[in-house]
Amino acid sequence: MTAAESILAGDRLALSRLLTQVENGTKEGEAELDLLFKNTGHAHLVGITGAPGTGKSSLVNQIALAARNPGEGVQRSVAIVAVDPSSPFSGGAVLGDRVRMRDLSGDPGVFIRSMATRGALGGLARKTAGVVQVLDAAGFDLILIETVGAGQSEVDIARLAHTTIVVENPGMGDDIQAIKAGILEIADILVINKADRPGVDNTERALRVNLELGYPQGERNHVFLEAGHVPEALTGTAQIEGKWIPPVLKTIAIQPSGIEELVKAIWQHREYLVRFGLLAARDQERLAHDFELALQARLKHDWRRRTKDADLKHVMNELYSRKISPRQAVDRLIER
Ligand SMILES: Nc1nc2c(ncn2[C@@H]2O[C@H](COP(=O)(O)OP(=O)(O)O)[C@@H](O)[C@H]2O)c(=O)[nH]1
Ligand SMILES: [Mg+2]
Repeated sequence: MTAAESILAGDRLALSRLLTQVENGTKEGEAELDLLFKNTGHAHLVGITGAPGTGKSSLVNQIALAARNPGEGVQRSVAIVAVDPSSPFSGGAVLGDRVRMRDLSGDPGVFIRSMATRGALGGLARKTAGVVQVLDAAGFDLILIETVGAGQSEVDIARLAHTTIVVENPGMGDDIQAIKAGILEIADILVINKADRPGVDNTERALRVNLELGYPQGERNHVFLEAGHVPEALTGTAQIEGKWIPPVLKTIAIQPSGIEELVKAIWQHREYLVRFGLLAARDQERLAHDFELALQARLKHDWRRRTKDADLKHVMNELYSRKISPRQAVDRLIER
């Protein structure tokens, strides 16, 4: 059996091994990923982003528990991918991870993976995309990607995810200026976690005002309405144009409280994406982007292989002494 076949058959050890290879960018890893690719596209991908300590790990833990113990609903298998480049430890919040291990360990329907993020940020998004693809192919229904909100990384994760949850805390973002516009634009669901703390109402109000200000410029046609309002399109006969209203939800991950509503919002958002053909559109956007990255990497790699070190060094020295511009440097090296 190839690694790909073992993984499709549910072999968790083979899965872990391949994930390591994909993270390390090995040739074998890429080859297996190519084999598995046709099995991807079934999982629902959820990104959870926010500042360190807002409770992302705790929330992910609770969402996973809810997916495993759905009451009346459908039970779903869950994979968790933790990406935290801000932490010296892989996977970031060690505490959150430990809580996860305690609550979720021993359940074969749950798989937890912390990305090794030591060192460079470069390529992390691509590696995460690869890891998520493998987990998708392995048959997990729900893939939760936890990432620390640190600029570009949350945007990259939003591109990867179908549903992006942005986590805030009471007291955060009371000042409208303090809320990064970008973060609201990527949010499909806004969560105020630690709702047991004072200042919830202020934060909620500030977030709503920001959402309102963001409309109609918001990239994804976000519309401001009351909290918990279900878009008519989901309840009625889908007459209105495809618009999603990012709900602002309050949770207490450590209690827990508000998790059911959060999980409901995730599946409502998926339903919305499917209904308006946006799931397929997002998918295609993502694949086109992956293609672009692969193309760039390949062309650059091929070019570098054809270019002699001495020639490169010579041209770079010309550039450093400002005899030629960066563009001219490229011209010279490509023409060779
Ligand atoms: N009071 C309170 N503390 C919480 C809540 N959720 C998480 N925490 C605590 O906040 C800290 C950071 O949580 P963690 O999930 O690791 O945050 P992350 O860094 O965003 O992943 C931990 O000590 C949690 O126990 C909550 O709803 N209320
Ligand atoms: Mg964490």
